[in-house]
Amino acid sequence: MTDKIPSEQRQRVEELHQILQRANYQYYVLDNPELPDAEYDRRLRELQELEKEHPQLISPDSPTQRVGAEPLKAFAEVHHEVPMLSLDNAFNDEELQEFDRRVRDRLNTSEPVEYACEPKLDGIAISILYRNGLLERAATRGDGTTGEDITQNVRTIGSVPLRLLDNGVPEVLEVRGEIYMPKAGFAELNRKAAEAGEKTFVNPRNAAAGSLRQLDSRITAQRPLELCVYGVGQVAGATLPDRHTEILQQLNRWGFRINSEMAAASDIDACIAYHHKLGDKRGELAYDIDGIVFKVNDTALQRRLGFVARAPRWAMAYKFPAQEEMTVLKDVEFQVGRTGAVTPVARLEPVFVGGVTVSNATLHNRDEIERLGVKIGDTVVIRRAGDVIPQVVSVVASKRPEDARAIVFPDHCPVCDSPVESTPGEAVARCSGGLICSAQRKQAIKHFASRKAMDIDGLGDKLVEQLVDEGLLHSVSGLFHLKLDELVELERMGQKSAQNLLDALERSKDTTLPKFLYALGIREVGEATARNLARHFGDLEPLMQADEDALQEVEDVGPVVAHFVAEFFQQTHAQEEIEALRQAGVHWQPEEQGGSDQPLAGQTWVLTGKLETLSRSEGKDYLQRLGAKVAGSVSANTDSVVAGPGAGSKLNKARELDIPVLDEEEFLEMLRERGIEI
Ligand code: I6G
Repeated sequence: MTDKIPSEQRQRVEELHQILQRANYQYYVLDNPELPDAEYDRRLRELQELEKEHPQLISPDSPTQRVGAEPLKAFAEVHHEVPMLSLDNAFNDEELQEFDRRVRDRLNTSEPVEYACEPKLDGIAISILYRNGLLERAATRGDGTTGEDITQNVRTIGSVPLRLLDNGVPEVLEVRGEIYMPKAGFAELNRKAAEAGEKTFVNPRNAAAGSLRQLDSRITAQRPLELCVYGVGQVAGATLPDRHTEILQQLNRWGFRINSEMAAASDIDACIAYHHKLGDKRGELAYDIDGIVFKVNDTALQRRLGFVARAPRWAMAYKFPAQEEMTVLKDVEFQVGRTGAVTPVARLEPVFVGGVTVSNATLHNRDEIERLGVKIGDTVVIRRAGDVIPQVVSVVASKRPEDARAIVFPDHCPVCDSPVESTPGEAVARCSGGLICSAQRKQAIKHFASRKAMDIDGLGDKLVEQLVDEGLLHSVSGLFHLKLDELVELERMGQKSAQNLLDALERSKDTTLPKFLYALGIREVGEATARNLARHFGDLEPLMQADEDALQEVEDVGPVVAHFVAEFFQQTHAQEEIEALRQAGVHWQPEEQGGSDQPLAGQTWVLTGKLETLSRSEGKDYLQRLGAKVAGSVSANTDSVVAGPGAGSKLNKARELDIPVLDEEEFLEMLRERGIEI
């Protein structure tokens, strides 16, 4: 049968396997794709055609064979020859130091011990077995001894090699790792689910777990899952290096993605420094992590240390504060924002989560309350990840008390009593009071005064609230009519602070058109849109006259934004406010029409290490204002890297790839040269 296939076709199939496998490796493991997507698709189609013509040429490791045809009835059981252990946890520096002391006591040494450091991904532990380089079986951890066979599902994950690369692969190789869903993929998956009216996932880990538990691998194939390996189980027919970090490098050469943050630390103090550094950038990583795993790097020492109960004595997971905790929802209040949006805010029994004590969390909108099915009195799960506002992610139904009360969304504004209106197709309900509503007025004034808008030094949120509540301030233009004798009457306001505020108000009158436009707080007009509008129209008058069609000619302005802008300038109230501001002395220079203030457009920059003068987010902000994209990792597509003290692997990679590196001084100079005031 097989000998009827022309040898060129047989050879071409083999060639296509290699091309596609290489492309997968470059894409998923090296993060450096070389084959354009369209080209990949063409080669895959060519392979599918050849396999259709000659089904004998289909092999299990063919890149066409990732998705199984038939759903399973159930998952089979798998026995782990080498048990899948768990890890002991440390929750503070002292507990980690204690671990190091135990290690050195057992090894009978006073010398420092070297550790391998790896982020602990918040995913699902997995074992994948390769025989003679071919993927044979993938299984969950289960109870550590018996797991479930999820081979069909794991095969669909692009970063899981179906065949190992390189020569000298072991006869048997079992890799252990974590299957996880990156944050961006999770957000997109939930966005699509919400759009389709389907149930959304609570967090990336649940989404990964749910995706792997599908009996139909065609569903798993559509989920943005990734594999990151962190160790080995059974190995036969090869000798692995004798340091953990080098074993992982070898796995990387065989085609597995390993964590790019992996590092070796020469002693426990270096481990603590690593933990703190990663903790600081936890929010910037593309995936959720819940701690750092430290392992004695020398495998001979690992063997001497052995295991206790179900955990190795040579490893420790130093956990970060949990990002999810349970607490009780005591009440719900409704806050009114600058654009009138009415947001339900959960008042909670204070709970320590994500490193801070949280007493409020957003419930977003009416739909979200319905989706969660939450009531006052419920026990809820709160999530606080990075700098994101704490959210209620789910309700613990089993803990609902008998007297739980339904949350009633108000039909009148809780601040000004104007009707609350909902626009069909929009989840947000809004107070229709406009600037009659003191809540909207306060927010509008806070926004007007903020740093990126009119930058009025000393006019903080509390003071704005005080001024509005005392009846001294009714509009943004009113700011410029505040009197010294009124201000000194305010609580906690001395003569000097009052004078400083008046001086700051005076200084703020000399502004720029983009800042002024941004300060007006027009819906959907952020800094970038304000800049584009200013550049396009040159000055305020032509912009105020522009209709929606003319507005849509502006870069990045679509029908929605054009509508909001035109509607804003048509309001008599807005026209009067603008006139009052100009009468008070607010002024700017016309913009150079069509001029580009985005000299870095099309470029990708990376910030790494600690900056002294600027925060990382300010640096990012300035770069974005100049049109650059700011990425989290260095690749061949990076144009420049800004490296401060403590820069590590990204700086090394930039040097390897010959990418220009700027220190902070050079970076600031570059920004100033391009007109950024620092
Ligand atoms: O569950 C785990 C996550 C990450 C691990 C682990 C790991 O290393 C980065 N390492 C071991 C040895 C074990 N579990 C048992």
